[in-house]
Amino acid sequence: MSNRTKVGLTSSQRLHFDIYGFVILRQVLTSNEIKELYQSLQLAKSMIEKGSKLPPIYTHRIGKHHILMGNLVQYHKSLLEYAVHPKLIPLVEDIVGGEVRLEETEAIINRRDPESNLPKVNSHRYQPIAFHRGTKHGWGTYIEQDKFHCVFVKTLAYLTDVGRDDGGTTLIPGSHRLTWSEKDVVEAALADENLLYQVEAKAGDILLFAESLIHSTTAIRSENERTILVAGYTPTMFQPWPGNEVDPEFIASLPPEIQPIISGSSSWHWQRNY
Ligand SMILES: O=C(O)CCC(=O)C(=O)O
Repeated sequence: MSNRTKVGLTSSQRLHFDIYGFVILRQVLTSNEIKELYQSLQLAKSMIEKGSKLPPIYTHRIGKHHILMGNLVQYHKSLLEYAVHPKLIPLVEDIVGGEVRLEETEAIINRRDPESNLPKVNSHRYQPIAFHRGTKHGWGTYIEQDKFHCVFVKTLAYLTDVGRDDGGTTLIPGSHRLTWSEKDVVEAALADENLLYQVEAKAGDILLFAESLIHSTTAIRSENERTILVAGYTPTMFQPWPGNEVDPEFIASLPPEIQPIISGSSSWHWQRNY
């Protein structure tokens, strides 16, 4: 068993995860952590908007209202600390079923799309922008000792409060264990909105989810801006998401106990929990 796996989810949280493919962990981050993460992401955004390049950070924009920034751990200490958070890594290891490595870090800062057709937006309770999943039940998941496991798990930190109109992540609960095609699941779920769940959260809450769960960013209807930070994890022999490779010299400068999480140095010597 990995020596980092000292704490796990409670049995109720684990049951929720196994049934629905996610669990919301309330008030995990302290107000200082939230402040530092929020400020560093806002700073990166404003520098990028003023024309700075902040390598190795990459960005994707949707109009002026949505920016995604990725590969963040080298940018600010708080972002690195989030990626190796001692309260979260053991929970992720519980779901992965062993030692993990960081696969990606991404942040999204978004607002209501000023071009959106409001009557159309308001005609549906849920407004998923693009449902997707990063792995699939059957090859990206397994059952061990009766518990569901997934080889790709994310922690998504809400750094601003998200109420019902503020774009909390939309999920299709239970889809983490479906071998249906993604398209069929999405069509069926959109035809009956009772099958969807949209997260409402306070800053500092964490959405822990399996990437086999179909999920989507949600259009914002309010005037509030949303800031989130995502870290993805896999077993140690997997690769980072393209663009999320971390500079070996930076890794060598880190405290020895966190280096393996960022580098995946255990590789095929993966320490399983079983
Ligand atoms: O923006 C969100 O709420 C969801 C982000 C997402 O889809 C992802 O990290 O894969």
